[in-house]
Amino acid sequence: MKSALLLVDLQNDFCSGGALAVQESEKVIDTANKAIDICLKNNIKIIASQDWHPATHLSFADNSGTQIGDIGDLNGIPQVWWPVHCVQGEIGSDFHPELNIQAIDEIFTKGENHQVDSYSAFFDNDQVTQTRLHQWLQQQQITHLIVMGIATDYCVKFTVLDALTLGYLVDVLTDGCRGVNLSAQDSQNALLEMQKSGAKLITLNTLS
Ligand code: VGL
Ligand code: ZN
Repeated sequence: MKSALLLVDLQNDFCSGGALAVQESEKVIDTANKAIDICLKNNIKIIASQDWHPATHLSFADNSGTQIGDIGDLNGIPQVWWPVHCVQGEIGSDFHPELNIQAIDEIFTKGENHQVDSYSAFFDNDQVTQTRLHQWLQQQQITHLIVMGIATDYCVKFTVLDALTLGYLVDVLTDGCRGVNLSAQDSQNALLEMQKSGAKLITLNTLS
């Protein structure tokens, strides 16, 4: 069985000092680098998703005349309104400087269509448009994913649920995940939902 380590959105805007920072992002980057080292030793490919929005993206509260953190509707799909984040070509969209970026074999951008948000690294939130990820994994004959990153309750969750739907075997590296937690339990609930849907929850010490 061929595996890949999928690093979800390890970008400046989701880390300390960024527009949409999660708690303990330093731990996430540290865990990512440790997981990368283990995967390099085991010949496991390392891939990353990158939230990559045009400045006009309608998930940004400023562009939709809404309040950050409120929930609304974007073209018929429930939408949390976000601060401006991960704008293409800006520092906020860069991978964290302490991440071992050199080790990344392939990057999959998402969220480029300003009309629809894209949490999953596979599909836009309308479940219509696909990124290159599924096709690339099929070409590589990779059937098992180790997933970690930010945010547990958005991009990690929807990436994992789509991966399971597409038939991948999925391990979630929980100590490499942190969430936004608009409500305090969101990340915990997201992990439980991933587990119920068939993901295995693992920690770094079991990865070797
Ligand atoms: C994300 C909110 C908006 C994420 C991306 O990476 O989880 N969350 N855009
Ligand atoms: Zn985004």
